[in-house]
Amino acid sequence: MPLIQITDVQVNSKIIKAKELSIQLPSTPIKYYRHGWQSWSLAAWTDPSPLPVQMPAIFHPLQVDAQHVYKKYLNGSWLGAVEFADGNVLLLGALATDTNVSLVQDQLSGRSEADEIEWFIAFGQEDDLFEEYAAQLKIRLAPDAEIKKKDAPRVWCSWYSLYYSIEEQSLYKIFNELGDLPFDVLQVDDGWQMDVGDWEQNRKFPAGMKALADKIKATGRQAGLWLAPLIATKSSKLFRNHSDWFLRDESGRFVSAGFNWGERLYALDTTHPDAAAWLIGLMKQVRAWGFDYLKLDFLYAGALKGRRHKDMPREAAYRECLRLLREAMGTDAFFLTCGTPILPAIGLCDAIRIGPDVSFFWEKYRDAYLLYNPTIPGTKNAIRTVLHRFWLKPLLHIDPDVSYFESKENQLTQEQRTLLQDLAHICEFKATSDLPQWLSHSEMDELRSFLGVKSKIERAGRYIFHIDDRIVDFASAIPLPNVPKGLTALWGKCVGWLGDRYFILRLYKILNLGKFLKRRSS
Ligand code: 9PG
Repeated sequence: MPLIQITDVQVNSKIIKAKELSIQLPSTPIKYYRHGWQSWSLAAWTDPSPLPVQMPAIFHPLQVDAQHVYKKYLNGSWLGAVEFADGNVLLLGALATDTNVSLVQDQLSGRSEADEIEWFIAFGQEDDLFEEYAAQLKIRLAPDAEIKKKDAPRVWCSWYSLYYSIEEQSLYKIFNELGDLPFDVLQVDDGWQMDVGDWEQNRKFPAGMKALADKIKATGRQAGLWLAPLIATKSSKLFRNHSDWFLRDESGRFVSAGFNWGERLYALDTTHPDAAAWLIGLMKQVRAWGFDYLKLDFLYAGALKGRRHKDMPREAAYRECLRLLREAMGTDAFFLTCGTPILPAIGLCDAIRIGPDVSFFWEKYRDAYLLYNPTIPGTKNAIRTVLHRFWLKPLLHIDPDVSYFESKENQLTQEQRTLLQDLAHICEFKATSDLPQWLSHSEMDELRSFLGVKSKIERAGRYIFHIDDRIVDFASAIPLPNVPKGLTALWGKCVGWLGDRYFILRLYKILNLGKFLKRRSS
């Protein structure tokens, strides 16, 4: 295995071919840059010591790379970096999928789960290194991508106000009430489908999906739709009729894709020719209904470890699947990937969600401190990870999730809401789920001008940006909670244990839904 001395890369960056390599660090770093696997996983500069394993473990398949979560040393997906006391940074980044970077004592090492690959190594000023890394990735993963020729569309999305309680008539009403607000896309999120796996309308959409798309298009906008095509629950017709299309492990057991909607999730083996044909048909169906903006979610399921029909590295298999999906939907559709492993998606979609979900609150004590989970929806978690993935911006549109303008149903302070809006400005990707009836006159004006302006953005520091003539400091969203100790740690373990029980999660969902419906009807 090549052992590289840092003096070899002092002046310039280098590209080295290897399956594994290590770089000997000249001194102990003060910070480590960890890059989480998929949209929702943590990306952050932290102290160079491991963080607690986030809980509950039942969520690992959908929140982290389950193959690496129990490693005792620092590691991240595809790239890693260290910062030294003098401010210089050393970056090691793979230029291919199926790779991992770790920091063990004084060596930064890269390892490919597949063949020999190209590694990018560079030392110097952080911004320059990440810029050059992105440029090298572009050459290899997105050489002729059409992306970014046009501005990202401005989106109204149903999720962060209505959650699952969408239905035909109330959506039609909202589409009308949005009036002449300058949205380009009205996107229907989770809640329209029969089951996770059965992508046909449920009883709440009696007129059907084509009628829904037509209704949106009649307002002069594009129709957007959310789907999670690579997962299914056991209750779905898809699973019941085609259990042979689902990914299994070496001992023949179905691979867990995590837990959501009060149910366990399973992953399609996208290399199975019949599953692939079904996916192609689904994309064509959705386009035929009239949806031109597709938010495909829970995509990590296509890259989980398992024994595939076609034996190939898991992320390479996922990338092939994205290629199929892209071809089937056509390049004229706008393709947003969500819950997606980051590197394999570059070049095959228009936009990528680069952080966890925002929420109407900043952070929750239980999630942040007891479960030590930086992936769970929350505005602080979202801002933190998005800023640490900002370097992806030259490669494709980066989606930081929605902003809020309404204060009626919202626990964020004015400063926190503004910070989130500023995040959208710097990402140049604007969306909201706010309901018109929740907005005061002045909030409506703020939303209108947010959608209307195109600001001049300049990065002035790791977390500081100039937005037109304002200086915006995102530092308040960056710190991770202190590592829990003593009784807090013990209590956290209990909460984590409870969170791993299906019946508790189910009960929690029912109770939460009750609370939520009360909130909506108020
Ligand atoms: C619909 C939502 C919205 C949202 C997506 C995704 O358990 N989790 O960690 C978890 C994270 C995000 C998530 C669901 C679960 O939300 O990001 O925009 O479309 O699905 O269900």
